[in-house]
Amino acid sequence: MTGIKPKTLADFDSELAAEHIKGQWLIDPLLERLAGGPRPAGQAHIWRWRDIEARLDEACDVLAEGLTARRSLALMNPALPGGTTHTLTAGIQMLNPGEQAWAHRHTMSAIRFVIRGGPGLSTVVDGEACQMDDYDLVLTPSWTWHDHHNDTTGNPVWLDALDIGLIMSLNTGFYETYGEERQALRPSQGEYLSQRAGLVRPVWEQRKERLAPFRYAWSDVEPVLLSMADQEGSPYDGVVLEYVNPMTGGPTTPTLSCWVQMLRPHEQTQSHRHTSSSIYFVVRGEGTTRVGDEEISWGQHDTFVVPNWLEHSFRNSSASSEAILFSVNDIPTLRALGLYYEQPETSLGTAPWPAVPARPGTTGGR
Ligand code: 1HN
Repeated sequence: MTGIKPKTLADFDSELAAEHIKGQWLIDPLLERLAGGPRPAGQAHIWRWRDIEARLDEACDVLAEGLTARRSLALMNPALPGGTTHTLTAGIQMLNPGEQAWAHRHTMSAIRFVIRGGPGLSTVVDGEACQMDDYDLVLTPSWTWHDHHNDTTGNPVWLDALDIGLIMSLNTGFYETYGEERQALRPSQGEYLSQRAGLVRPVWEQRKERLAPFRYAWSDVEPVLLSMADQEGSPYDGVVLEYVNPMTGGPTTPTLSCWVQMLRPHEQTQSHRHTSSSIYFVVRGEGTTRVGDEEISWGQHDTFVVPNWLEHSFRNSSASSEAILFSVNDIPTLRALGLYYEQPETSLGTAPWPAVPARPGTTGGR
């Protein structure tokens, strides 16, 4: 054979490329990159309450009623093209006196954590009116109709968090407007989901596992949290509770988990990292969170973000008061896919149940 050059690998690669095919050997740099583990998406950042509140007041002046669906200021991670984390977007929303945010629905699941509410502030979710008192949690799960109503003379405000990055990366976004400002209400409280997701349920009805109740009142949650002040808690998060779906005992929604955590006076947690990302809102107290090489100092009503796979730990700076943080994370999504990992150890759901007290006169226990 003279004159005919044997085909080189480079020739072969370009022929394949012309047919929209790529040899795995060319994808190798990807695997090298993965060998170091996930890269944190975005960076740690804090949005201070006094700055946000001032901007919300301005937004109420410059953005007239009816101009937009929602007066929500989204918190953009400085190191991401969009979103607060790669999966989650938080915002702070305010309504003017008498204003409503008209009814719509989307495949993003959203949670609302009330910062300043009270009687007269409500979100209607699939026909169910949910009052929004201070620090209540209201869910608007995927594809539920929701509209917000401010029948007060003040400017209520709450934290929104949605799984926007997740839904967009899966290309599963749908959106629809209701066509009226206010959706129709269920004819009686006897039809409310909240009546079916508690201690009792109607025996004659199908059981719907996917849906959770839409409102978790702070007046129900806070006493449980405070009652656990003497418990060991998690070495990484202190006394931390998940808002559960009482129909399944599982996470808050299929994609989002909401947590509330108490750091006791001067409590310092151990450092760890995990594949989930979280957005924190300070209910009360003061402290610091170390994230990677940064230290974030937080106070009441600040919002901060801890990206995926960055080492972090918490400290309550007060010697006398507890600090309480609300947070939302994407753990259910990762767990459903078998992709939730922690370092240095798995800490979720590992401690034993509290033991039954020993019978008097015995050493107890089995
Ligand atoms: C949304 O529907 C709300 O319903 C708030 O209050 C913030 C941010 C992005 C996309 C949809 C709401 C939102 C949002």
